[in-house]
Amino acid sequence: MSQPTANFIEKQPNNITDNVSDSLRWPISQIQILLDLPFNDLIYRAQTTHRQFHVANEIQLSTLISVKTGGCPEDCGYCPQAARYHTGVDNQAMLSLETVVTAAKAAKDQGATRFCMGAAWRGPKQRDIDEVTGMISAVKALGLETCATLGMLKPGQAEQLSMAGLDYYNHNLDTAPEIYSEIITTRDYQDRLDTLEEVRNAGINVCCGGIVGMGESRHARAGLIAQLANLDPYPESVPINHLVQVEGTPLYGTAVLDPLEFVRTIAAARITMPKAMVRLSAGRREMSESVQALCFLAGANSIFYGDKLLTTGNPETEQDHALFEKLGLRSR
Ligand code: SAM
Ligand code: DTB
Ligand code: SF4
Repeated sequence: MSQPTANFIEKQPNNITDNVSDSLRWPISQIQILLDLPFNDLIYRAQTTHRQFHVANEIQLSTLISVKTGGCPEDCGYCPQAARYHTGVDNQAMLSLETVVTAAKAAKDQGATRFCMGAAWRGPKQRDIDEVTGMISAVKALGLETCATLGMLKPGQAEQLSMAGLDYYNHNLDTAPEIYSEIITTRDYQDRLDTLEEVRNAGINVCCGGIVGMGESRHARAGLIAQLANLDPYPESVPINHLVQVEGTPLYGTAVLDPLEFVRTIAAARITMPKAMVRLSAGRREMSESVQALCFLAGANSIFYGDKLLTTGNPETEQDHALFEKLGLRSR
């Protein structure tokens, strides 16, 4: 993958139709063709690509911690941490450095190789950056890879995170540009792209993906994958989340997506971003082992590991060990 150029090929997010996609490396129409393939053909192609670029049967483990929880001013329709929805999430001010380091040590002892710190902010203030940079340096000193997801970054903030030792910044595009405003109104797609460019320019690896199962069409899923795959360079890490439906959020009660559509989305991410780590992210606790196995077959090679995501549940580590054993998967 060519290293940071930070140029995005697609810069008109509200105008992503096939007449502008001719110049894209992955036109939406091509991704739609992938998603429409007979299931076995799609999975065969995804697994073939996977084996060209990755060690088969190896899954990377990242552990999440919410360093600041709830009370977020944004209105993301899926999120239990938005202050305006009544979801029962207890607000939690910034955790102490000691609490974060203790959790990171425990994650490392359990076998995680990356520790991801999330905060329910629209974006960090300078004093937040000062605190989080201390956490990043301390976690890095434990020999873990570091990741942070703190919302939108202003010029100069990504450089500070990078200097502290941040390896990855997670900032999701979440869905296709044409339906973004149905999910979130307090920021727009271009805001997200701008932060991704800040991250790229600072030399931090980009972790960027989206959420599936929000009532979107297959075409919209193709639109999300096209946005991700046409970033130049495409993200090093691509989390594909399944919506975790939380009571009190606007998306609670959305018709549940056929799990095989989720698997198809993973496969399309693998094929279009062959070198990326594709992370089977939120929603795993609600998935059967068979569906998770299909996701690994479709090219997912990273998971969130530990019994909690940010505020919602994730499979117990023992359950994951048992699944890995059953599937002959190794962790790293
Ligand atoms: N506030 C920052 C932001 O929005 O970028 C960082 C934290 S935010 C919780 C990180 C990501 O979690 C979101 O971009 C979204 O993709 C994912 N997420 C949040 N709630 C979710 C849910 N209920 N189901 C699946 N993914 C979710
Ligand atoms: C990502 O793409 N998924 C993670 C991580 N990046 C920060 C977050 C999932 C959150 C699920 C809802 C919750 O636990 O609050
Ligand atoms: Fe806030 Fe992030 Fe949740 Fe949106 S996804 S409400 S920005 S914490």
